[in-house]
Amino acid sequence: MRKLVTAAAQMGPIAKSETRVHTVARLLEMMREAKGRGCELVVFPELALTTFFPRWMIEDEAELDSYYETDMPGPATQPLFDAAKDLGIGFYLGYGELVVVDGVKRRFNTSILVDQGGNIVSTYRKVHLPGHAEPQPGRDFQHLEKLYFEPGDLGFPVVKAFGGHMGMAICNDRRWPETYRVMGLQDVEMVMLGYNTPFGHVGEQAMDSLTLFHNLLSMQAGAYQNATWVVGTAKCGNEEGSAMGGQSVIVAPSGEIAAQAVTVEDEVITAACDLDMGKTYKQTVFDFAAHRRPEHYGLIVERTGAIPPA
Ligand code: CDV
Repeated sequence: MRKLVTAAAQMGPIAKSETRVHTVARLLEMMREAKGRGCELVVFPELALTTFFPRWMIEDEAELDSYYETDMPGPATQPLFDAAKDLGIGFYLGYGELVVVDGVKRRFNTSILVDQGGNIVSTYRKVHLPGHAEPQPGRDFQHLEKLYFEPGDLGFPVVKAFGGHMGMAICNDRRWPETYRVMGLQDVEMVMLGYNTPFGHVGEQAMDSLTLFHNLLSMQAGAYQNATWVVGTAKCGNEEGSAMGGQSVIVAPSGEIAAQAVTVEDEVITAACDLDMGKTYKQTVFDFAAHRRPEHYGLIVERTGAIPPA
């Protein structure tokens, strides 16, 4: 048994006016709570340092820039790294990343994994960006991730850390089987992901009522089919008038839910995750080496959109 006591630190809304210092104080409080409950790792949400700004069309570049981090750690986030070291607890953190390459600004929706010594051991940039690159008429809230971020350019890295094989994803990535399978093929044992899932993003009321069902369905399927733990952490509640789903979960490699949040506020949930638990599946029904048939999977990498048969 390789036990990794893990927390998902769900966040309630972050107001537009909330300062980074205040938000980081909320994260620190949950990090201390997780440590008090025996955790070695805490998973924070996507874009955990600011309000979910892609809901607005922001034309002023300085205002837009204010939602991104240019340094990690920076002055406001250094306390998280210090606390990780002092307490001996690692963390996953999602944030907007702004880098300048050859004089050009590049923006990513990013997550990092920080170990118990306060060192960044892995960086991931969101691959599956949802929404639009231009404002859509008639919507109460936009979803402009395709305008404000480039697709990630780092693939889906899996690293050795916390005594296991650790991978990361961000929000919409959790709906795509490719996300988990690319990490499954690196023998991932825990996938950490944060999310901001506004109700109403599909625009169809019937589908909207299934938002929370699809949240669990995606993560439970990804966990089971790849025999991995999945830790999914929401930022949720009513944020600037936009209601977002909570339901943060820790899913076992069996696909069963080991812990689930019951509020749409700051809430820490924990589970003692045995990183060996996926082995039974990986040696039987999901023994990839024995059962996969990649010679029949070519379309998955050759084709993007579906083309009906002639
Ligand atoms: N932040 C996200 O990626 N949100 C998407 C919504 C827009 C579909 C999600 O998958 O939850």
